[in-house]
Amino acid sequence: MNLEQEQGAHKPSNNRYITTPIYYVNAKPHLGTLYTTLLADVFKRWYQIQGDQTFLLTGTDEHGQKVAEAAEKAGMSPQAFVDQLVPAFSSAWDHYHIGYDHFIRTTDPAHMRAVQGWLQRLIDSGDVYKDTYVGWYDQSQEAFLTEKDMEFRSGEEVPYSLLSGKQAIKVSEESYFFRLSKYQERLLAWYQSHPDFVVPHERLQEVISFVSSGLKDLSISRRTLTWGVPFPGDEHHVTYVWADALLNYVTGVGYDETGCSATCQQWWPADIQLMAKDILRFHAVYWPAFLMASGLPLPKTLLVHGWIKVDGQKMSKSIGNVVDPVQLAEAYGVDAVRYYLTRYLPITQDATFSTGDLETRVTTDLVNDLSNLVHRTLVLAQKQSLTKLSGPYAWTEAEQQLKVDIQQSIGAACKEMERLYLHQAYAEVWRAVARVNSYMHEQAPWQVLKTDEARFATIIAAVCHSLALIGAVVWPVMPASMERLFGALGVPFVPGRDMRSWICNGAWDLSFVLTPTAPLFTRLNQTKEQTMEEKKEAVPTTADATANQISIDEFVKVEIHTGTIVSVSDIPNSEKIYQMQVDLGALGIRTICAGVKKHYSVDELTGRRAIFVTNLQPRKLLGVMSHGMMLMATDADGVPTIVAPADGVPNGTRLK
Ligand code: ME8
Repeated sequence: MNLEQEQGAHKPSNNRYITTPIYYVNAKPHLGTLYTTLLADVFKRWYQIQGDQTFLLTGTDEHGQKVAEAAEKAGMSPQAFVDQLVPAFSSAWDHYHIGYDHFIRTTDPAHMRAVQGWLQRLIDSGDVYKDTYVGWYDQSQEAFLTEKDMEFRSGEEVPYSLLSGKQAIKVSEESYFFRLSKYQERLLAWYQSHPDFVVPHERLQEVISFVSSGLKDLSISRRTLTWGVPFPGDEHHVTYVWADALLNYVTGVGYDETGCSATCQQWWPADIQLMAKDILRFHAVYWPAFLMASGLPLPKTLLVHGWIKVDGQKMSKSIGNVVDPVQLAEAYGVDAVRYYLTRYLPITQDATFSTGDLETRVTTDLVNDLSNLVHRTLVLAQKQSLTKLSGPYAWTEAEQQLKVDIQQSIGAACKEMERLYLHQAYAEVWRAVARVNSYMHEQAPWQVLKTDEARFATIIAAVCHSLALIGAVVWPVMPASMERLFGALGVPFVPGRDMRSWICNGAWDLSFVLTPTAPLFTRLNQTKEQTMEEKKEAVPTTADATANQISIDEFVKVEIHTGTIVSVSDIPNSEKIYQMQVDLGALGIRTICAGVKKHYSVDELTGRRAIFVTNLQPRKLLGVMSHGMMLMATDADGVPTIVAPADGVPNGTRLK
C-alpha cells in the first residue's frame, strides 16, 4: 500500500472520522454501550473545538443468529423486532447529547446493496470462494472458533468457547470463505510498521500473537440462517454477520454497490474506531484484511477500552447485570454521568462501576471544585455590582504564574488527548481547576474588595479567563454545562470555530459580561459527618508484645505513596476535616480528607508534601468520599504534624 492510499488520497487532512461499534439489537443499550459511544462523542467534540471537520458514525447490527433468536423469543419477525428496539439506541444517544452524524442500520437497503456489491467484487477477484465449513461456532459472539478459542472440559464432548465461556455449537455446512490466510504476512507487516494501529499498544501484542500462530480462511456465509444480507448470486446463503457489520464503517459514509464514492473518500480511512477488547480480533484482523482485499486504506487507530464490570463480571445484556443509561442520567444528570465515565474509567483497563463512586466524584470534582468556584466568583462579582470586565488588565506576577500553570495543565491534557488517553487528559484539566481554586484562596478577593476595587476586578477577571479556557476544554465532556458557563461569563462560544490557538496559547484578553446563574452542579446528598475518631481502629491493649506484630506479607498489602497537596477546601459544617486534592504522580490527583483543620490553615497545607496510604477502602466523610489517608506523627505536645518525604523523591513514589 503506498502512502497516498494509506492516508486516503482524497481525504482532507482536517477531516476526522470516528466510529463506534454497531450494537446488536437483541436488547436495549446499557452503560457499556453508552461508554463507547460517549467516548466517541468526546473525541468528536475535541476535534471540533480545534476547527476540524468531523463525522461520527454509530448504529445497530441487526442481522445474525443472535438477533433472530431474540426475535423468535419475543414472538416477532426479526424486522419488526429490530424496528421496535432501534429507537431505544438513538434516543439514549440523543438523551446524552451524542452528536452522531449518521445512525446506520445494517437492514438499511443501501447498506445491504453495498455489502452485496463488495462481496461480488471479492468473488470476482478470487478472494472469496465456496467450500464446506466443519467446526465450532460461538453463537453469543457470532464467531467461528479456532482451536485456540475453545477448551474441551473433561467428560464433555462439546467444547466451551474461550471468547464467551459458553458452550459452542457444531456447524457443518457449505460456506463461502474469505482468503484470510493470504493476508497473514501483510497484516503482520502492517502491525510492525504501525505501532499506533491499536491503542493501548499492549493490546496489539495479543493480535500479533494470534495472527503469527497462523490464519485460516474465514467462513463468511451461513446456509442455515435466513436473517441476513442475501449472498450475491446464491440464494441459499446469507452473509456472515461480522462481514456484513464491519462494512458499515464504509457504507455509513457513502461506500455504495460500486465502491468508495466521492463522499466515502472524504472520510475514509477512519481516524479512530472505538470498541472494547471483546471485539478487537474482528477489527484488528478480519477488518484490515477485508480492506486490503478491497484496495481500501486501513483505519489510523483502533481505540480499545476495557470492560465496565459489576461485581467482577462484565456488564452485559446476556448476564443481565446492566445499568440503564437513561435512568442513570435521570438520577444524576447527563453531564455528571458523561464526566464520570470519561474521567474515572481508565481506557486502559477494566473498571468497576458504582453509583457510590459516581456520587463522590460528582460532589468533589463537579460540585466542590468547579461549580463552587464558578458560583463564588459570580456571587462575589455581583455583590460588588461588577458585571463587565474588559482589558487591558493589570496582571501581576500572581496572574502570570496562574496563566503559566493553567497552560501547562492544558498543554499536558492536549498531549494526553493526542495519544487518546482521555481519562488522563481530564485529570490534567482538573489540575488546572485545582490551581484556580488555590489562586482564589491565595488572592482572597473577598478581602481585597473592601480596600482595592481595581485589584478585586483583576482577580475576578483572572478567574474568569481561567474558567473560559477550562470551559473550552471541558466542553467535549460536558457540553450543556459548559455552554451554561459561557452564558454566565458572557463569552460567545462557537464550538466549530478554530480554538486551537486559544487552547494552546491561552486567551488572556477576553471581555466578559457576567450574569449570575444557578450553580452548574449541586450536591447530590449529604451524609452525617463521621468523625475520624469514630473510624479509628481500636488499639490492642494486650501486654503481649507480639500481639501487634504483622508478617511482611501483611505489610506489603498496605500501599503508601508520596504526594503533594495541591489544594485544600473546607467541608461545610465540619470543624475538623478538610478535603484536599493530592497529586499522587502516576496515581493521579485524588480527593483525600484529613482531620487537621484545628492544627493547619488552608495556606499551611497547600503545596505541602506528605505521605499517603493509597489503598484504603474509600470512605465518606460529610458527603465527601476520601480516597486515602495522610500519615501524621503527633509531636510532644500532642499536635499532629505532617511527615514529608525527602526532596527529590517524586510524587507517586511507593514507600517500601
Ligand atoms: O459486538 N463495558 O455488538 P455488542 C464496556 N455487533 N463496553 C461495553 C460493555 C461493557 N461491559 N458491553 C458492551 C457487537 N460494550 C457487534 C459489533 S461492529 C462492526 C459489530 C460496548 O452489542 C463495547 O464497545 O455486543 C463492545 O465492544 C461493544 O459494546 C459490543 O457491542
